[in-house]
Amino acid sequence: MLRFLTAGESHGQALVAILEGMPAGLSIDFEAITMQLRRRQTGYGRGRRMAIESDRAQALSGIRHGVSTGAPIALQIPNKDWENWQRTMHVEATMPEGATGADRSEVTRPRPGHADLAGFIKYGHDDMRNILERASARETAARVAVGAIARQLLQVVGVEIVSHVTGIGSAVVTDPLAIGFDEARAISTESPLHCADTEIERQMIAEIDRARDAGDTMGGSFEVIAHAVPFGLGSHVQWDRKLDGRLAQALMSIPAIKAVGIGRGPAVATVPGSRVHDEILPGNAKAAVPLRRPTNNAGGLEGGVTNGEDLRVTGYMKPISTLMKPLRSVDLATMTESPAAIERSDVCAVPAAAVVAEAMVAIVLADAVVEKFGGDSVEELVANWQAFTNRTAARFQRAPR
Ligand code: EPS
Repeated sequence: MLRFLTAGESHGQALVAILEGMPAGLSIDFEAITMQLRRRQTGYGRGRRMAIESDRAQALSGIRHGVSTGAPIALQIPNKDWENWQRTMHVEATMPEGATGADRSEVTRPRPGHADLAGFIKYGHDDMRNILERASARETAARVAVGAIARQLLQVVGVEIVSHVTGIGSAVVTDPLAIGFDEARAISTESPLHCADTEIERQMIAEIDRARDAGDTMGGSFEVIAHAVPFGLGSHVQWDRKLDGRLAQALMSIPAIKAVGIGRGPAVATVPGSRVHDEILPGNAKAAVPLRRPTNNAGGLEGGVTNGEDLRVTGYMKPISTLMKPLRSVDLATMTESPAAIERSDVCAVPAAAVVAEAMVAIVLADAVVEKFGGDSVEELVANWQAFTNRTAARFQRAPR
């Protein structure tokens, strides 16, 4: 089993993650981790914090001479902004000598849509900073670092993961499934919103500009596409083994994600079965599975099991809950009506959420690969994967019954 935990506050010293269950013998590409972290920091609509940080993960354990040992991998991403927050966020009971940054007052005016109020009630804190620091999407940097390692395991079995932004506010790509894996992969890393359609991207930028000018925020949607996914990941036999459910949970856990769709997503509820289900036709006789599917409305999953098609998962993100023109709220210190608190924030972070979602999909798929093909070392895992592929191919090569 591949599993991970994170720790760290948005303006604390660092984010940390422990990734457990990575097989031994995986060569770790540290530059690739940095590259994924950089991608998460970009996108039109991000706030000033991203100009302060240049996220880098330091590995503390589980890797020796550049290769995983099978032991837990500990990662740390220092927060550069920490030097501006030491007086507010120090761990010690009393202010340490030489602490830097401002000593900010308590946060007592919950932002509608944020964890502030729920956390205040649940954990009994008077200062909602104790909630918002951990609820912050800054935590997703740690997930991206973990996901970057999961991707490297997936590359060993040929899987690649990309994403594209499919909507910001009312500017939406009408048929995201028409954007193939290659087209999504070809989107420039310099593109402002990582949308495959540059005309729609212009409309998306206008949506973000309008929101910013109005002191408002904007949500949207994105799709993650995993290509060359092995057949047979996940299982139909038990609710918590179905891969669609595991992916939905993983994406839904990203801050601000309110819905997840697989393949055609919610639209399958509006048309008859004949227009939803992907027909099965004879395919390339030389392929391990000599069948083809003319459509992929199922998004690569049937019965909670991967079916060899591209895996396609969409996340729907609500607008960020910190509004520069705040909504009405109540100051819980005085119980008087008062505008919600303002924290420095982003206007739109949908492209960043797409990068986080790629990481979460990578982690779920890497876990499913380890589960299906097993092995304590990458060598063992690859041998099992190849044996399964060969056995499957041999079954199709037999004379028809
Ligand atoms: C950040 C995500 C957002 C940013 C944060 C950095 O966090 P939140 O979910 O709390 O809005 O606002 O930046 C700041 C908190 C800041 O000081 O500007 C991230 O993804 O790194």
